[in-house]
Amino acid sequence: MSILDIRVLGDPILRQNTVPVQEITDELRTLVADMFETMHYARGIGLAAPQVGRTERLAVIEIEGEPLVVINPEIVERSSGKAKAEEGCLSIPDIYADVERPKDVVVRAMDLDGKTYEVQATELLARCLQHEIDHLDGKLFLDYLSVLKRTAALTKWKLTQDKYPGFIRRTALETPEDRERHKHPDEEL
Ligand code: K1U
Ligand code: ZN
Repeated sequence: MSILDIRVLGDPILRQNTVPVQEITDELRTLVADMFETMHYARGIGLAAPQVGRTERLAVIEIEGEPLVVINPEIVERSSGKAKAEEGCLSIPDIYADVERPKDVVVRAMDLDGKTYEVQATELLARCLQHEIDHLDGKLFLDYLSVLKRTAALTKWKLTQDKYPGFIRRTALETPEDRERHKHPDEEL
């Protein structure tokens, strides 16, 4: 398994639509395993394929130790009731904002066995599913903010974006311990 680099705000792939998965292959299973490993490492509760530079319509989620793979997910029902809560994004590190979304959703998706299932989601799972499906449609949580709040978030982002040359977050090299472990022998001199 591998920890993948995460694309950050500014990378055009985060604004593209994804392509439905036609076939479950070994390569896709490896991608899903790598996405789970990357999400755990980055301490996220979800991760969508475009965030790791891929165009497949798929995402992984894990909340309270319950892993969920959503392939070709679609929201088939949304509650009229809304809820507001703080969101973050692994592709926009250190920026957080309150986002209002439908409180509950029903999502239809396919699992890694190619079986279609439906999940009736509430609370954090409902929020996370909507956030990940937005990624698959090229949308980011910043898009829901007022002009004032979005401008403030983007101003803060501009101060930190230099940490991510080429819009790439080198997930496996974020802590001093990680960097030490990956050091080239020549760098010891
Ligand atoms: O897709 C992503 O960028 C992952 C994102 C998912 C998400 C977080 C919060 C609300 C909805 C969707 C994260 O995991 S950001 C990590 C984080 O800040 C967080 C972790 C646990 C609970 C809440 C936020
Ligand atoms: Zn995100």
